[in-house]
Amino acid sequence: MNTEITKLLSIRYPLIQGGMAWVAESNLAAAVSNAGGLGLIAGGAAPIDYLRGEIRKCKEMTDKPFGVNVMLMSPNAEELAQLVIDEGVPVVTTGAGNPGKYMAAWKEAGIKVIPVVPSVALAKRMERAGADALVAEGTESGGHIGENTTMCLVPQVVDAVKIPVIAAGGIADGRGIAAAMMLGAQGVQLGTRFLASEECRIHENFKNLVLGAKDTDSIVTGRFTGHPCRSIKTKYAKSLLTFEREGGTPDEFENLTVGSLRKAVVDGNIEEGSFLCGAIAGMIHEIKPVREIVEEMFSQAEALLQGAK
Ligand code: TUI
Repeated sequence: MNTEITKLLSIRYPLIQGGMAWVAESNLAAAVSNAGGLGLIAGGAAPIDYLRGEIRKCKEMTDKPFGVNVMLMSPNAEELAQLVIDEGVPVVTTGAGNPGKYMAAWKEAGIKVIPVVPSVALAKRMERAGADALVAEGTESGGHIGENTTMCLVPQVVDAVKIPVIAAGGIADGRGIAAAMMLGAQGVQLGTRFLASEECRIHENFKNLVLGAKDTDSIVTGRFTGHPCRSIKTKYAKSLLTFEREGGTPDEFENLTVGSLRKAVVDGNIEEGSFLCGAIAGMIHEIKPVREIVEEMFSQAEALLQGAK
């Protein structure tokens, strides 16, 4: 499937892996790149020496292009912005903010820059700032989200900008990929589907929560902090929602959630972990190797899109 995204990124399938904090490390990124997509290493709030090590490991595990996601709210965003230049990383995606101040240096270094945006206004601003492509991320996604759905957001962003658009949020099989293409996207970004892959090194408890999730097992907490976050509806996530409904302050809320991503991903701590995950988890029933996931999804999508011609 050749699109503007496969051309821009020199990859086989128009697929990028979500930059999931604590989850997206070298093993998963290399597997996605080796399968023909673009794997990503997530900066999250990880120490810079660890990230340098992950980038170098990834280079050893694949000769294909891969990228780094810079989470702009992270305290180390500035250092990571420089690290990707120093390490010659070919693609950067950004989330949770406006990457404008890094854009000139990244472009100068020949890096392809793909900001993740939750609205048309931000999409237009990023195009003006020199982005090469955009990820239009619907509220079905896991983690920090905007309010608009993939179905509504993607065609509006496609109509508003000239650069290629990658759809994200609620896509986990060939039907979702074909639908995104019909909305005008030139590629897709998937996160949740890769949580249930063999190469993803999250705690087994996390994988089991994904496999066991139903359509209604997704919850959004933290709306009142200005940083709404989608996760699996565990007892802990429900208690956060009760806390905000009963008048807890945003500062108290932030204190309650500090360290909860690590507790989920590394420790598998069901009582105190935030298991960030998209609303599509209910459709995922099996752990498979990344290559099998990618090939199955794209042969299904290609057949559907062929039929639609
Ligand atoms: O960034 C994400 N997803 C994430 S980041 C994350 S880690 C986190 N930890 C604690 C609180 C919040 C997050 C987990 N998941 N997706 C991309 C995304 N970007 N979603 C929304 C946005 C966004 C929001 C505002 C992009 C730009 C933006 O700009 C505001 C501005 O500065 O103009």
